[in-house]
Amino acid sequence: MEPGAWSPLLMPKKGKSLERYLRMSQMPTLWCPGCGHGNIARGMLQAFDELHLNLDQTVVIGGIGCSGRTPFYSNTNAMHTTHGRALAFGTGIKMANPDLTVVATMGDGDTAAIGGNHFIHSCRRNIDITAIVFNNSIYGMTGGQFAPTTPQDKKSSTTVYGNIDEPFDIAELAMAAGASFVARTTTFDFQDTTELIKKGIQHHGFSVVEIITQCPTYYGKINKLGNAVDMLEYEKDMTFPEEDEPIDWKELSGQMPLGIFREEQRSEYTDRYRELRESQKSKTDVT
Ligand SMILES: Cc1ncc(C[n+]2csc(CCOP(=O)(O)OP(=O)(O)O)c2C)c(N)n1
Ligand code: SF4
Repeated sequence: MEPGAWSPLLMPKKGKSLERYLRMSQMPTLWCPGCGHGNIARGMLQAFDELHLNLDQTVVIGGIGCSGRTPFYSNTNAMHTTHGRALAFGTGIKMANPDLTVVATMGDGDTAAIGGNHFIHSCRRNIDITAIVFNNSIYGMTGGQFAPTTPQDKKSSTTVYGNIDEPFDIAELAMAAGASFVARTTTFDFQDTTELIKKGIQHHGFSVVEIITQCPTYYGKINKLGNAVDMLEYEKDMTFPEEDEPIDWKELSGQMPLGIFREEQRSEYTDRYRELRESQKSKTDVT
């Protein structure tokens, strides 16, 4: 099969085509058959549709990595930036025009390795950007090296005997750094991707939507997790759905909880900046 010939992006859901949201000149995608990034992109575009976003007022920004290709396929304003820098570019765009809806599509390596500083400081500032973290536990584009999210003992092309590092939990990291909206789901729980991305976009502040996804080409193959469908089952087994009871993070034994972990209203960065500017302007106005 041609790369990307199978693409969930092009599959109509409940009879509705999302072609209007796709940059058709870039089809088919370069993603491998069965790659979960297509599922996430589909969920994101579905969210744009359900929110009736004005595509001229929407910006999708990616870093470098397979996940970073998402802006290529989105029929919005789009930007392909350097590895780990989607949030740095996003911050500039949002500061210049706070009326835009800014969505950053970032790999787990992109987010928590080279872009780690941009990530934590965006959380701290609470700038109104939605960061969608495509967490496939590995560096996909460059050949399956381990990432800061690779679980202990799992293999990658640079940890062939098993990873000895402690992995980051992206959602926990985001909460510790002060993000005001934090949620996690998986490509197995596909319907939730759209719902959480919608909530992230509607939230006025920095939103992190982490989505556990499958890289059958590297992570799945080297860890003998089977094909893309088997990997969806694996995602189901390694996570547990949102519960009514508050999560006791210390009691967890390997499984990752899913759901909305934080949704709080805090003052937003571009609002604070506008207020500061206006207060200073009124002081310097010559009457
Ligand atoms: C400054 C810089 N360092 C390293 C690279 C090489 N590089 C490109 S993509 C990538 C990792 C991609 O992994 P991830 O962010 O998890 O995204 P995925 O491909 O898995 O979606 C790396 C290390 C680069 N392009 N630029
Ligand atoms: S290498 Fe992995 S992450 Fe990249 S397109 Fe292929 S399956 Fe997806």
